[in-house]
Amino acid sequence: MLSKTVYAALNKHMNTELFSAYLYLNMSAAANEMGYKGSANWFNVQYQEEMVHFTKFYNYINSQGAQAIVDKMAKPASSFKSLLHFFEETLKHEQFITRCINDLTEQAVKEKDHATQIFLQWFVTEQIEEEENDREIIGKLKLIGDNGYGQLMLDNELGTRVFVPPAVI
Ligand code: OFO
Repeated sequence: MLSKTVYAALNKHMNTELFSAYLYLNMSAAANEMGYKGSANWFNVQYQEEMVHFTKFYNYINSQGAQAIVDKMAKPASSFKSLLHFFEETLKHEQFITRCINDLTEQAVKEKDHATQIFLQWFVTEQIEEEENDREIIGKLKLIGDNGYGQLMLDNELGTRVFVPPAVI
């Protein structure tokens, strides 16, 4: 059973995960339009991962006898200046998500909601990986600078990312 406050916080965050999916879908199309085909693939994989995150919240809320409700959302950004800009915005967004997950966990601890704490642990770990991946790409892009060949090589590398569907959501 979820308290009213934990339910509201989980449902709000479920919608934020959906926003993340929409943001990365926009980024994928924008990267494609700018000729960064590999990055377009990377953001498409990211979109699919966010849909998994969204579904995890959706299923968890419903499994607790509450009702997951999809809400209207803000319009995600759709225009980016450079590859570096794409990934700086991605890191900024993921740092925001990390703060949201931390706040949610604190709320669950405060209310002695152990089931929700356990559910959120997966996301606490996932956010470390999300931020680390973005920082690594930003580091490479800063080394590459304006070198077109370097950017092309990195874009090719980003094109190799593959979505691995989880066995259970
Ligand atoms: Fe769901 O981790 Fe990114 O946003």
